[in-house]
Amino acid sequence: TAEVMSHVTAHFGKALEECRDESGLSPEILEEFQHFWREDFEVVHRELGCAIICMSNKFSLLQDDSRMHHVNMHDYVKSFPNGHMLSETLVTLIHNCEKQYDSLTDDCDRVVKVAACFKVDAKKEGIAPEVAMIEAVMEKY
Ligand code: BOM
Repeated sequence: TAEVMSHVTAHFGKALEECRDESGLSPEILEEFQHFWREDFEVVHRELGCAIICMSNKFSLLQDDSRMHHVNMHDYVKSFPNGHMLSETLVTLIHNCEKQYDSLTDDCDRVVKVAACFKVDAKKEGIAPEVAMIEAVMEKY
């Protein structure tokens, strides 16, 4: 659900500042991670892909090949309130997006494409959170 997704985003987003330097993601491109879900934010910058890899690695959500670690992602999402209602859908949507971009060999380029695909599909699926929902739970993490 979008409510659960707001918790996952609020928690995951806390890792952004630790990853800014190594990813080269400037505040001009993305100031706060929750803006990822804004209607007018375009998921296109390679640096964002690098940042998502760095952030995911903080929580062991990727395999060595920078593809999603399915079991760890399930467990991560399930650790949030009502997480079991989202984990299956989230893993399926991300994996479906990974399959579409599997031929891209640059990890940062591929992951930003996967993230853009996931944003579109999450909206279609009705699990994309409003930025206000994320801001309401930020203080919990
Ligand atoms: O193949 C690369 C897998 C990358 C998975 C992350 C894609 C989605 C990242 C953008 C949105 C994040 C919102 C919440 C955290 C989900 C883990």
